[in-house]
Amino acid sequence: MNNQPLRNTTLAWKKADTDHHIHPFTDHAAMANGGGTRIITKAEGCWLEDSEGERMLDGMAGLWCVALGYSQERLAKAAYNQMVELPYYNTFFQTAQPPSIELAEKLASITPEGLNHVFYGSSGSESNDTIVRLVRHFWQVKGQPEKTVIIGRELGYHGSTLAGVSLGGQSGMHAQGGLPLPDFEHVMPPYWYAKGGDLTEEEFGLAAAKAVEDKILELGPEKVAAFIGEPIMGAGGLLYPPENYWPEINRICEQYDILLVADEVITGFGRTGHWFATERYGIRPDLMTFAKAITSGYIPLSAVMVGERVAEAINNSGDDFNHGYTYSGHPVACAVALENIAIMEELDLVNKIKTETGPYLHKRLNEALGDHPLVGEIRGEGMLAAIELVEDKATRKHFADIGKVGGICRDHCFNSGLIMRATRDIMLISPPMIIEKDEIDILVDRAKSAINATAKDLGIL
Ligand code: PXG
Repeated sequence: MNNQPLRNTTLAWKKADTDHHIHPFTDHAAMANGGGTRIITKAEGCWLEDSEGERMLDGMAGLWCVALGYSQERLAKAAYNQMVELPYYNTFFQTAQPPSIELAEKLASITPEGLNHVFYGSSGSESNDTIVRLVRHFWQVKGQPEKTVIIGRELGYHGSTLAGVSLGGQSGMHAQGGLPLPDFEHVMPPYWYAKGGDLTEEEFGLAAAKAVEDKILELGPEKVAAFIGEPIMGAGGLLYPPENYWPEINRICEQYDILLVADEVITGFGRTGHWFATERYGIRPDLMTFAKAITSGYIPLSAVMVGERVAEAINNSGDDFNHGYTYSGHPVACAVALENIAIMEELDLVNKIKTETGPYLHKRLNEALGDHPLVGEIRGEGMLAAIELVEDKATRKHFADIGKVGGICRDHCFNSGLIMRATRDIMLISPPMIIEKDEIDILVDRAKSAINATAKDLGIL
């Protein structure tokens, strides 16, 4: 007997999936009526294969995570070797194992200066829960326990746990289950394209930063513990801040003594053509979260990088920090992360994205779609791109039935063998970071035909 599942047919899997499996962020009735799940069975490089043998180019790297693509045997071997050597031991109660220690040292060396301490988790959501616990504990240790409020942004995404949803500004998530929790506040995002009105990007950058300052003053700086933001807002639609936004946020957080948290779960580990987007924007965070590409998604791992000020207070508080997960610093996940980073360094991948494949992706997208009547804006850098579909290019007017056109376009992509994700009417591109130019050509060609087909459906072309 081989160890294949017994009922390995598409129909049987679909039925079992419909009968037993609750999926994240899925309308199950719509899925069942639409023929059920698409079942991915194999993958290689940047390509996925489904249970019917259809191949698709993965323009989203899974969920923004499969940085090195799907066929890195070295990651599998690193996991295997560690499982044989020491499959599990924890990092509680004065113990550790070599992979968690070596990875901590490595992360301290590649993250921006001043972030030299690591607290591990297994997902971005978990690490953002850790952020909330750490930030509040820090202010207690400092003798200011009333500093509890954390300010995030509308459209921000920081995960799906109670704390993650509360930190984030996704109204659809807030609406289910009475969230956010108390002491989480949200301000407008630096999304010039939709919210900038007649302001220049620069004027709007200052206005969006001022919204943070105004909120701090409204609440009282003595109540505000931290501000959290994704350097570039990912799941909210790849929203790029004007260049003057983050420098202003640095100033504001320093002026009012508020911790600055950068959530690099999507942007970390080279996706922007920089190891971390905080470097790109000159952000000076006290804390940084990452996950996803740290292991190329092969195994769950996340981390919070902790700056000196916070680490010193926590480590010298005279008490335990009463927080941790069974799998904090899991040796197998840490071994995979070490190998993942080693491969990135050997390939000089971050630099390649910055100087070669990133510029090529954006040049090709702009050539193919820059003048398209449905395309309001193409934005991005490195291995991240967004195509904003609009009703009127000149006035930046969105479609009234928000999300419908994005959904149509996503389905055309799917049918033409390209995975692109739609947030509202924004098409998102975040392919495996190892993608080569010939595959970028295929990606752009397929994106263009899907957008053309969408325009035809709307009677525009
Ligand atoms: N922070 C950010 C910035 C994220 O993008 C999380 C935290 C939470 O990570 P975990 O590992 O708990 O999922 C994320 C996750 C999408 C999509 O469709 C985005 C995420 C997750 C799932 C789907 O854009 N981001």
